[in-house]
Amino acid sequence: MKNYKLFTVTVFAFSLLLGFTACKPKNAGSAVSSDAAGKVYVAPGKYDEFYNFVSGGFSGQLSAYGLPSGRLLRVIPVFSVDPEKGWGYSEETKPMLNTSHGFVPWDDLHHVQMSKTNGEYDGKWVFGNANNTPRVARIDLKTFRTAEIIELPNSGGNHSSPFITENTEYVVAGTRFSIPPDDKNGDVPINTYKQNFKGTISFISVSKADGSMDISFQLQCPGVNFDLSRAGKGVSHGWFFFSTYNTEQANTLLEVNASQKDKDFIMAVNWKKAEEYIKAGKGRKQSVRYAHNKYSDVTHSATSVIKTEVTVLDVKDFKDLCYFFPCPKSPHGCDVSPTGEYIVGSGKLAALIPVFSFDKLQKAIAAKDYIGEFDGIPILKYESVLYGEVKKPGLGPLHTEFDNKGFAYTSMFVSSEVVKWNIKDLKVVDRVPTYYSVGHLTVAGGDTKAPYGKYMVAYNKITKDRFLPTGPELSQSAQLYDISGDKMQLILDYPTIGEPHYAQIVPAELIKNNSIKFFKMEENKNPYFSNGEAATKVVREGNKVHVYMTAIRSHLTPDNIEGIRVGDEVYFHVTNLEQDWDVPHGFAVKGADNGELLVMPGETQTLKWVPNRVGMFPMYCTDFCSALHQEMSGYVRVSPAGSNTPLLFSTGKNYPASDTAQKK
Ligand code: RUQ
Ligand code: CUA
Repeated sequence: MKNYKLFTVTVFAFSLLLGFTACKPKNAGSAVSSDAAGKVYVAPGKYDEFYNFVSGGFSGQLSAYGLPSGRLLRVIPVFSVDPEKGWGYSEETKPMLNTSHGFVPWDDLHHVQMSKTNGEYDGKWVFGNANNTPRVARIDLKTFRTAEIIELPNSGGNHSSPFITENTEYVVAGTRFSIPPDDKNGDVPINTYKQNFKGTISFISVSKADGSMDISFQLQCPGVNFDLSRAGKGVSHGWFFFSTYNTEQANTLLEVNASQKDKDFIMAVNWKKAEEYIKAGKGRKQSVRYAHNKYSDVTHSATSVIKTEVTVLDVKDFKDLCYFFPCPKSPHGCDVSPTGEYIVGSGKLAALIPVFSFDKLQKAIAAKDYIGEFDGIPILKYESVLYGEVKKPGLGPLHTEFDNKGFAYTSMFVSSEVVKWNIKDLKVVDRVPTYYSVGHLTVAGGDTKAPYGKYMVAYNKITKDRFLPTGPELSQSAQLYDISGDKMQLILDYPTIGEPHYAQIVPAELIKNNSIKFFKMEENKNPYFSNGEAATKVVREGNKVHVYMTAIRSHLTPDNIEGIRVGDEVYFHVTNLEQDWDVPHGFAVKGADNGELLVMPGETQTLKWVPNRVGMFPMYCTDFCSALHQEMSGYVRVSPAGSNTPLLFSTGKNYPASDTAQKK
């Protein structure tokens, strides 16, 4: 009882600190540098210097902005349906959202990471995590579309993800919630956490050629919460570092019960060793169920396969695979410096920032400098691994990124600021307010071996008075800082889609010339492709009706369809016959309990429609494609179930009355 009181007091104190963020910093209005407008101005017709890929949080989407202008370029649907693009509504895209739980049309996307070659961005793919129903997605930057989604077995909440090794050998994904493994009985009392719950880290391999993902192996780890992670690079290539919390192994009221220990752990994983064990056949095959979904730009459709096996290494059986080292107070961010030598742990309830040394970590491991074990994993001595501590950085450190001049930038949630410090002497050199309560931050190239520096963006949790009010919920917000000088300078506020978490700032040069402008008609292998208007047709198979339709400026073929009956399942397979950049056509039909289609040039997409009443149903192109876009329309006649209205279809001609009448 006594202890409980103490913790209540502690939590109360932190609540006060959190409450503090509601106060308006003194210089909220005047902090913008006077030449800010010039620094973010990108003249009409000019391109931005960087792409900024921003996670959309609980929108489940990813968005692409231009920097320094902050202009929104595109919202990319990933784990959530998006009627604007037909994503999750067309028959071709639905399998992308399939999971072992069935169709899951939403998730919570927290982190985005660009593929890397030699520790630097290569502009090919970005990866994103689903935090609720555990999945990892790969977005292809030739199309700015989600190309692949893989579900993760043995996981509950994929937060510590997707973090990438320096040559994109692996994307890793650590479970936030430990749970009983999928092949064990999960129907156990929740308070058996300590006995029955395990943490899992998935190593997803990525094919160099086309980016295809596969779960290479999983590590079964002690039951704790895995929060964030970074791959080692340079000197620490071959290692991974994961922040953990709830090493108390609590299963209720975590805000109190998982904040008891003065220090939780960072887990260092020697993944090269894990690879060796897997190669030597030391892994255990475990039966599981997970979906693996892929989108093809040739068939213009997705496939979803349920897989049934993973290979698992139980880390406590291998003495040289994993090591814990203590990190103060529920670490959140776990970030690695450009050289790979320094690992920065951000204890979100800590008043300092510990910086660990990879070199000292290796020496401590060699010397077996252990202070004990946690669930069979050795715990190294804090002082033996510590390089030093950044003193009085501010309150509530969350995430750290790096520039090209030897400085680190840490976001401070509670004191609403970004703090710049020197990686070598750990001295704070500058601090700048954010409005308000910054979560993640990102520096251009800030997680690579060779950061670009120049810009830093803070992604804030609270907006308060920054934008015009929009009802109970205010706009989500990002703030752009010029970090090219000694002092950080706020130069722009811009709103974002969903709640922004992690983001990447990538030179436009790496991406902009790789865009696919249209899909070649002659390569279209969709089974319902219409190769020209002459190939269009309407085919009835029982109560299923397939409409092979084409769209070209400015008509649909066919645009008059008769002989559909109530209760039919009608599939409109629309091929866009254009062969030019940026000429999509859309498709919608009255009463469809579905989104629209948005069909790119050379592509085929399918809308399913089940008419439930007799009548006349207009259909039309939804994307303004020419001066005669409003003319791009047609009619579907729906007759009663069981009627014998002849199946007719046409464009630009009328059948004689005798043809269209119902036969008696
Ligand atoms: S988290 S605000 Cu979901 Cu990346 Cu740190
Ligand atoms: Cu096609 Cu509007």
